[in-house]
Amino acid sequence: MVSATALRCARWMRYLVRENKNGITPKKIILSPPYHPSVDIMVDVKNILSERAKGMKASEIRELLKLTQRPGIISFAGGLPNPKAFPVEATRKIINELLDDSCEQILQYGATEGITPLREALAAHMRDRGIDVKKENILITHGSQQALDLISKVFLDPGDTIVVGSPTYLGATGAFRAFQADMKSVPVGEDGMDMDALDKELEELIRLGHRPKFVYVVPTFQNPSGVTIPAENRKRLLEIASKYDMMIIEDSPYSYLRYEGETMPHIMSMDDEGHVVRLQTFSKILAPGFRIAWIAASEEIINQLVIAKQSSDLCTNPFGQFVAYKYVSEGTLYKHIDYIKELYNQKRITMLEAMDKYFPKEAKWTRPQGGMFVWVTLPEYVNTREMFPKALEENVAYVVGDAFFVEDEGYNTMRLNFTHSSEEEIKEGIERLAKVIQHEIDKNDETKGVEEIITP
Ligand code: PMP
Ligand code: G9A
Repeated sequence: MVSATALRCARWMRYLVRENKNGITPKKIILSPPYHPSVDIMVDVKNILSERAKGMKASEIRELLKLTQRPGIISFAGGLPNPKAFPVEATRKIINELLDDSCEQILQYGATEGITPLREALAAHMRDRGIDVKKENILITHGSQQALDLISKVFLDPGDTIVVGSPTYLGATGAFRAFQADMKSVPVGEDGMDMDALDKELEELIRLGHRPKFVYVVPTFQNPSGVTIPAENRKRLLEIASKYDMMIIEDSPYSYLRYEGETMPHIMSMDDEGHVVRLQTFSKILAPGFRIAWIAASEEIINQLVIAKQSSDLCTNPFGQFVAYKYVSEGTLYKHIDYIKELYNQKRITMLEAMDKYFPKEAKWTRPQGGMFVWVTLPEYVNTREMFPKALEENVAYVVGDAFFVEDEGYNTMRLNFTHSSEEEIKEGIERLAKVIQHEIDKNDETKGVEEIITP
């Protein structure tokens, strides 16, 4: 039998010979035993990457998370729930009960579709909100992020056309990009996606011979802008989907987090032709660490997604599913959501008041009635990506707005999260950020002044 060390040595020698043939001197030569060359130099990864992987981009938010965990930074960047919103004691009680009573189930593999009691409870919950579904229409996923990945896997061939908002959730565009979708974008304004523009864009796409597969929307308190599609536009969206025979992906993690204003009907509840696939998650109402979310769709779509999920992770973690089920079935979740709403509403008010007080008059921003984000638009000449290091110097962070656009735009925008920081941090962070923005505006005014002097 060949030993592992001998195999490693043989691979290492092959590498040395190959590199020498190419006229390249290997960076590291390990001459003495035990011959453990670094894994970094064994395979020339670039040469074997799939076309799909070459097109992937690192998530701006995930990269920022590493940076903004630096001590002292007030971060408005990550869309993170507040740790105070995690129901620690209730969770401890539930977990202990589960370990005592259902150990074999919670620690065992589960069905790919998800555990039956949770699927049944979620279907009943959705029926209460006017969506005609049963457990066969529900698939439990590892977060809505996995739902986006599975939907892409099932529906997208390289080059397929889909439509997204401008701006839109970057985790979704990341998933769609990974499956080489051709993303077209439609402006998002105060009322969410512009339906006239969508209709026009689709008409043009069809005229050019494309067959757009779906339109992706975050209809309620959109990530990143915080805006909501009004009821009449939701109806219009369904009419458009019907006219062009396409699906709507309704991604709705924030609909429970309404702090004021009138509740909007879910798009899926208005759909009688089966155009909608709806995504919901426990991440923002329980804890993202459980990674439990669900997809509601026709049985045919669910069955296809189940097959795709089998090759992805076999099943969503049963432990988290049972915890989520206990929350839903015991009614604890709804009380908890009320608590979260109160907590976040106060933070939202604090952020908006601080922005009113400190932000320069040249800045504009949304005033969301719920969710987790405020969207800021600065004058065209301010580039928030270039400004970012200056904000970091002042120990404050945000997400650069252009990350949320599929076209080359949005350089004067940024997203601010108001749920993670304390109220004191929000006031302090907004004051710091306002100074950084003001500095950019002043710099522009000074440059303009110089131009005026030297222009005859
Ligand atoms: N969709 C949207 C619009 C989101 O904002 C998020 C989280 N920020 C997700 C999906 C993913 O959520 P999760 O995977 O935690 O369920
Ligand atoms: O941590 C993540 O990646 C989830 C948050 C998403 C967001 O900031 O929009």
